[in-house]
Amino acid sequence: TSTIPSPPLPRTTVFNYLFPASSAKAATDNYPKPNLNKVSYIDGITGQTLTREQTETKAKQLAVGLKKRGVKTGEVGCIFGMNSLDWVVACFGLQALGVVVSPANYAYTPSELLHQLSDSTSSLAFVQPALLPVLLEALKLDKSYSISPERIFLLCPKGEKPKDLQNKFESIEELLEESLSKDELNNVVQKYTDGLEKDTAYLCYSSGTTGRGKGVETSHHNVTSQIQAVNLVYEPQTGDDVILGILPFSHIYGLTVVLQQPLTYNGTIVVLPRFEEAPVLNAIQKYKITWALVVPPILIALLNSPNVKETTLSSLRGLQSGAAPLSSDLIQAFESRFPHIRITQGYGLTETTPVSHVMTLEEGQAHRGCIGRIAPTYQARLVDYESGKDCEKGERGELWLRGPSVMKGYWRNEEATKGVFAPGGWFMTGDVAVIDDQGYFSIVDRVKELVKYKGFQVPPAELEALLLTHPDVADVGVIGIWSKEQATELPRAYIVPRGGLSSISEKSKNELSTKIQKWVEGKVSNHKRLRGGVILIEAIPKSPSGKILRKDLRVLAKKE
Ligand code: AYL
Repeated sequence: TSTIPSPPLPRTTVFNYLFPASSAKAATDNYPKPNLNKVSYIDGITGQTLTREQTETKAKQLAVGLKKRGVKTGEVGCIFGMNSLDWVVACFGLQALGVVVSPANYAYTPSELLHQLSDSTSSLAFVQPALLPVLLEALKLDKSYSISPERIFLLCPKGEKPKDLQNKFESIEELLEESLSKDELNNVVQKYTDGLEKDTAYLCYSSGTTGRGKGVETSHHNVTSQIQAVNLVYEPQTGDDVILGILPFSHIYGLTVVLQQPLTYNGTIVVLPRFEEAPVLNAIQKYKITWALVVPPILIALLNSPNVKETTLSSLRGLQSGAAPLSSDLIQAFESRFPHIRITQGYGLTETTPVSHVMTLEEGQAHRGCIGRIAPTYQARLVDYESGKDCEKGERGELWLRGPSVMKGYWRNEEATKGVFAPGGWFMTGDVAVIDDQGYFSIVDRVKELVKYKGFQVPPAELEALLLTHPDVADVGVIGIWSKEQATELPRAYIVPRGGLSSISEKSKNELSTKIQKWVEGKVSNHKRLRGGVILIEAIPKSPSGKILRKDLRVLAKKE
């Protein structure tokens, strides 16, 4: 159990927590009074801003506009686009009305998007104009599921609607009802009633320990408890901090920690669509960004870039890395090149909303490579994977977590939910960890299928199912291989060619590998490409029950 006592946990919705009615007191003691005039969001490219008050007002205006178009509390709305101020308004507008937010990765292909749209039962969507073709293509793929054009809204100002779409789709700006009184705006907000905090706020998609992406049912209470808890440990917590908003808002890390949490300490978030060196470096200098939430490959990019001088990052005081392993070597290299910047690490999962382990900048110095200690409100166990017994000190075990920020379950998927919860309500993470004498955890292995490319999930089962449809593939197993240079895993497929390995010459083997690698590129989103290569083998190692023995594949990979 965390050594830090649990903070007060509010019973309210995320919207009412982040935007407490001006007449109401701030939600809790450890929540500074909201500063309505503070700029909360800056578009890092155009320089446009939203104050806290403007964000709240626009969200309510949007909620009224949605309501007028027949959208009701309890429906599910998808947001499909790169980070932008419109994304922010769409997210809070949906939440104000009590619509469940299901954010989709902007890199999705049509079939990947369709899976999330139809599985989540999304009945409306906000989409970045450039991605509209992907959405429309997705809707063509399944006749039994659809969203009518009147419920597809473009994430752009009215004046920026592409000409050919002028009359076909409304922009988010057209939905904003601007001539309403304060009362009319306040009345649209879903009122808190007893127990509402247990309702689902988000459906982010995660493959969990096995299979394809599943909707993670994150409740309002999961989110508010997470923010309350992590605010006790996380830095920064001051209104002077300017945050780099580069991580995708469609991922729980971006959604909770980057988009929402800084509102509770009156921080400013510089919103950027994706990691591209020039705009990121420009934004850091122009807006004097003090704090960045990153994934390890961003550290590598900053460290290796010839365009990053010591002075380029002079405003930055700290970096918090999470979502993927970060080695102490990399931390050390970064901190010796940029001695004024401190790095700390956090750990978590979509299923735990997300951060269950975290540390301060000072602790980060003394415990490089660790993921930190248990965050307030969470409880953890390390359990021997085979015997199911609690581990002795120093032994490796599967990390199990419990607490008010652990998800309700997987959306409409009782079987998958049962598969990840042990008796007593313990969520089994599928990660293997050790704990040291002072309570610091390190992640040392993974017992679930998951591969992570630059912090993004790559579900092996999804790639395997796809590869089995290729005419030259008889059998397949996908694993991640570690790239030190890029500080990430790379997805790799081991493939048994149809007709057997011995029937193919060395030259044709290379050709076939390249052919399959290219074929996959055209069918999956960028982060799922087989960057770790395609290796042809004689047979996929399997257990007697037919399960792929990924451990054995990993041993094979180490030998190469
Ligand atoms: P999901 N070190 C090693 N592996 C990690 C770490 C870490 N610090 N953080 C997450 N993972 C892996 O749902 C681990 O395998 O992430 C875990 O089961 O996309 C999986 O990623 C979860 O994948 C933070 C820290 C946000 C983490 C996060 C959220 C990650 C959500 C902020 O400070």
